[in-house]
Amino acid sequence: MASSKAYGDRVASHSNRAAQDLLRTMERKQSNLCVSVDVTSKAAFLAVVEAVGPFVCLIKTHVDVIADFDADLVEQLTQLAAKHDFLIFEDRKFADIGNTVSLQYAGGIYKIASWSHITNAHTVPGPGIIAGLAKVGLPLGRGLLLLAEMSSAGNLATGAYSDQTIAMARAHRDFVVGFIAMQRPSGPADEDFLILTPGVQLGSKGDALGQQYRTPREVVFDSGCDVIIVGRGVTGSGESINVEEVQHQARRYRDEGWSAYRERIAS
Ligand code: 5IU
Repeated sequence: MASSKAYGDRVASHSNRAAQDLLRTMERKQSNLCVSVDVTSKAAFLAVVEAVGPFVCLIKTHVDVIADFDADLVEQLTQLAAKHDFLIFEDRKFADIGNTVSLQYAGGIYKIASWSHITNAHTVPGPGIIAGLAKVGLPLGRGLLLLAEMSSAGNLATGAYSDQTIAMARAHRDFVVGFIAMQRPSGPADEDFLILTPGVQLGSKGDALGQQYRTPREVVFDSGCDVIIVGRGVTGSGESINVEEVQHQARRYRDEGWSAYRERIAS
């Protein structure tokens, strides 16, 4: 069962390069923390990434919220990824037909496939969305996460929808490396999906717009998820970045996530 194995020992269960790189990075840095950098200026974005870089395995972006996004931001982000040894996950949540998502993934202003190791997609359109993204991403060694579940109250990604999403992933194991989900789905003992989980914060149960939070331990130990995705718990809300506080929180979530993982593989 994937949840009882060490991250480093799971590399061999994956053929996808992004999945292998992420697992190796987690083991090397002893971190299962992904920080979600949801700030709206390039300067604040790069300041947060520089501050949290040493503590994360993965940086999650929403590049379309950055008002002064430009090619140099991508250049600097890529340099920070090399300097601090993390991967990049653009949380794009593709949701159109295969042909359209292949254009959105490769091109436009953001050219996501050229710099983001991992991205994600809704399964509402059916398996054509996976084929469209794979056409662009696989030759570049990229990986895809499917949204099997969401953290927000009242979301529709439940029951048969989640089950069919998992079935779609099983049919595309070369490109689909895992899920955004709230728990590890049950499956054969030798099946290894990466489970990345948002909705994580210490000391808050949610926000005013439907977000629901659990602790790193609930996510990693109780629910068997692999990566905790933390946004405002680390960055705070708002644009003014207190670098020392951001670093303090990144270290705290990194430590909480890692000790929950150690407890899990020891049990
Ligand atoms: N995010 C969720 N829930 C989900 C999915 C994505 O919160 O189900 I899929 C994103 C939204 C935001 C980040 O970018 O993860 C969580 O940020 P906070 O930790 O600030 O709530």
